[in-house]
Amino acid sequence: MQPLILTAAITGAATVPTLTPYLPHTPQEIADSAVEAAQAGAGIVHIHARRPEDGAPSAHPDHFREILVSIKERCDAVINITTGGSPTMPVQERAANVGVFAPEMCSFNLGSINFALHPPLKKIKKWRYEWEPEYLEMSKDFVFKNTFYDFEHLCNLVREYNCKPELEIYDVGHLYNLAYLVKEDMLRPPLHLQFVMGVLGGIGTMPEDLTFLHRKACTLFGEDKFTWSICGVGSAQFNLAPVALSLGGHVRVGLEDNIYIKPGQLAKSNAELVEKAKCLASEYNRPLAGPRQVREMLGLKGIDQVSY
Ligand code: KMH
Ligand code: ZN
Repeated sequence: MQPLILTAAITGAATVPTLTPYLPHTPQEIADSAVEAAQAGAGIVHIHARRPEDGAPSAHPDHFREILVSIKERCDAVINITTGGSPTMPVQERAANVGVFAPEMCSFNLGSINFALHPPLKKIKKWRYEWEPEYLEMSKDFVFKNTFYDFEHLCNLVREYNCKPELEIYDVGHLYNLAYLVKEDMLRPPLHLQFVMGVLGGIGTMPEDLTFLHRKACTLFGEDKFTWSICGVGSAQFNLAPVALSLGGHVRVGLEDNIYIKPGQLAKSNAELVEKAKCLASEYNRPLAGPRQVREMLGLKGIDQVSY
């Protein structure tokens, strides 16, 4: 069976600190958590930054620099930085770090969607930081804007810095947006798709939603022109992983998208989520790809070509 590329998404911007005491948010905590996830078996770590003082999403290069340098000093996992940042940031702000750090990989969101995060408002009465309830309330009106103008900006960046995009697909129309970019030679195969399923505003999390996206991608791009991975939000993180494992896809786990190790029980770390994915992978005879193998499989430029 094909080796498995396991990505750990360490902190993100959708989980707010009150939801779990285990969410890393200072640069040091984020870097430590990423290194532990890599030691547990993640070949890629997907990185967002937060303000150290209150855990609010941050695109500040100083926060990213501290994280990236600290990870690179301690392990050779592939670092994939977000260009999604948080839905409150314009694309110029959230993607600027590609130009600053020239990473091997970055995320690339393929369409505008509602990105609602408000459901926890009903349950939580006491918040750790003041910004959190306001951020979740505001999310009822968030449009995560990823237009063709934004795609042009990102295509120019990934081309200029030879950065492999993790192409984030939240719904079927996003595959058609991507097909247009490929037709116009703005992005070139082989593509690496990340099916992000279960955002309130995107496609749902039924197994047939995933097989549909996968079949559509085969039709649009050709089966041998792309690799793909599943990023299920919430309980879908582990419910959809077996579907991807059996179809030859790859898997992304982490506190960015899911805070539970099993129903009702908080995960204590990203490494714990990685360990669980590793057990599942072994059930499906999918050995984990180490960083060197990930670089080969995805055709990455190499850690010696980054600027941090
Ligand atoms: N947490 C995912 C739902 C990005 O970083 O570009 C969205 C995400 C976006 O990963
Ligand atoms: Zn992300």
